[in-house]
Amino acid sequence: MSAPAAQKTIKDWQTTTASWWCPGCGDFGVLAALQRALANLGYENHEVTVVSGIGCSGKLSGYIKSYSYHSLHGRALPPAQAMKLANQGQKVIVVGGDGDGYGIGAGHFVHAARRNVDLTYIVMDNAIYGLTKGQVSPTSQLGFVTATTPHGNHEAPVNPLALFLAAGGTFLGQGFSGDQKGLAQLYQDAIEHPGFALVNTFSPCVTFNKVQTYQFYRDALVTLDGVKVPHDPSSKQAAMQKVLDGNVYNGLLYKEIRPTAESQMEALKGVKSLVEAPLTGQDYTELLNEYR
Ligand SMILES: Cc1ncc(C[n+]2csc(CCOP(=O)(O)OP(=O)(O)O)c2C)c(N)n1
Ligand code: SF4
Repeated sequence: MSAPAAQKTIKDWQTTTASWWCPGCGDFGVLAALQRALANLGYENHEVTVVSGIGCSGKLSGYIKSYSYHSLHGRALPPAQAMKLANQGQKVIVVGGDGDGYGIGAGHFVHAARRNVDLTYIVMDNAIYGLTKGQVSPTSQLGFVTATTPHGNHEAPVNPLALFLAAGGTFLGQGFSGDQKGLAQLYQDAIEHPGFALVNTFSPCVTFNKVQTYQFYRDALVTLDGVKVPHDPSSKQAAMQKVLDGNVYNGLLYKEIRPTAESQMEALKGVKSLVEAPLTGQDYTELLNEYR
């Protein structure tokens, strides 16, 4: 009988790469919670791929001991979906900022939600563009003064949670990088969910956002504890009401089991993954010659 596998720890997911983030950045907490979640779930490092967009948040893919792919600004979801379809044995986790996911990448976000490929999407929401030094973002509040809105933001912020539900997303959580225990649990649940899971994560930018600080979230967050704040996450209507009622919730808002995209694709029927599919023996020489 072989010895049981050793319990994984957060150290198994750490790298020696020096972090680029400002001291105190919320992204440190997101990274630690994700590492904790993966350790608790007991995955091997080679079973996980982290795909990121561009931004301070996007740097996370370089700080975790897994396969990683640092893509383009707003374009993390397309390659992540392709990776999952090609190799369903991988747990694919996508990370990025609010600008990345809800601004330039908003089209991909909506269609990935309705398509329901089995991915976990962690959006590190700091309501500002951090990497490019403090411009207004899609989740910036009305009146917020930034480098590009010196007289205050006059554009209504997007509500990514309502957008996700309306688009057909099947797992919706919201967490805070200052709540390590709650966040790691949410990430664990999202990673285990068979479908496209979003965890919108408040991750304060201590350098360019002096309004939505750690204290701001400690004061504002309403935790869905099931006791003082009851909620039925299996009801889409209840979830939609919650995300539109003006409160800032912490916890699981919605969960639904719906067939994933990959479970319905004809090309994937009978094979576990494209990478494991036998070559059909077809001769592509003629086709290839057209491009020579
Ligand atoms: C196509 C493209 N447009 C714009 C940029 C410049 N750019 C890089 S990161 C970024 C915004 C970063 O904000 P966010 O996505 O919220 O991430 P954060 O840095 O706050 O984590 C922008 C506009 C780019 N790299 N590529
Ligand atoms: S600029 Fe803001 S988001 Fe970027 S590393 Fe610094 S604190 Fe974090």
